[in-house]
Amino acid sequence: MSQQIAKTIKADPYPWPYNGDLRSENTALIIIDMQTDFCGVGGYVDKMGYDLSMTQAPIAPIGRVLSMMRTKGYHIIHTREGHRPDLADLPANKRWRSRQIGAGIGDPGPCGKILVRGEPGWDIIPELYPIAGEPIIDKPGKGSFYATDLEMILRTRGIENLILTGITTDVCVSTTMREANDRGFECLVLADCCGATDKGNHDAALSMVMMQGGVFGAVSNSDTLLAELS
Ligand code: C5J
Repeated sequence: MSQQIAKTIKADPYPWPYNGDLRSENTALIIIDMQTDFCGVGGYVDKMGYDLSMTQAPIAPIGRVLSMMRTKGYHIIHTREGHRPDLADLPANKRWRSRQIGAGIGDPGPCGKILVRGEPGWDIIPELYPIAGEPIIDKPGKGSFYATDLEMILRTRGIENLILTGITTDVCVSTTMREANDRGFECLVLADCCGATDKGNHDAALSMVMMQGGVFGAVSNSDTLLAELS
């Protein structure tokens, strides 16, 4: 008679997932917005004047996690933030606010039109580019569930556990985690596989996951995950 052995990852504030049911069939790695616009020279974040080293820091650890989870047969899902070329899905206030900081969404930049689908700056960086069979979720907003088919893909595949990585910790990763948590998905954020434009915000976003007994899930890191999956 086969017996299910509980498998968890060391995490804060509890070993994750809560029920010990960690399998490649029910667990997905979500890689959020690792696009040139968020971590490359000439992209949106660079145009806004932020230090790119903060959003580039997770590239190498995500690469290691991606490689291991691909090998072990876990689901891998990528997201990209961006708008239609005619900007029909770009709210006027989002465009206005981006122009206030000198990086108008939809305006021309060194990497093409900023955050516009099909432009060079909008695409995922080569180091982490999806391979055949890995869904890419194109989203117009910060959350990966809003105006996308992500939830349908997760439910259809029987995915219950989400390992969240990408940029930025306090915006698109955090929004996606909150949307996922409200839908009943069990979330783990890998701290070193995320980055923000502000270190204080990165730390605060992670701290908010862990409060109240893990109000949104749990936090771990790439070394711990790799050691426990290998
Ligand atoms: C932002 C994102 N920060 N991917 N997008 O506008 O976090």
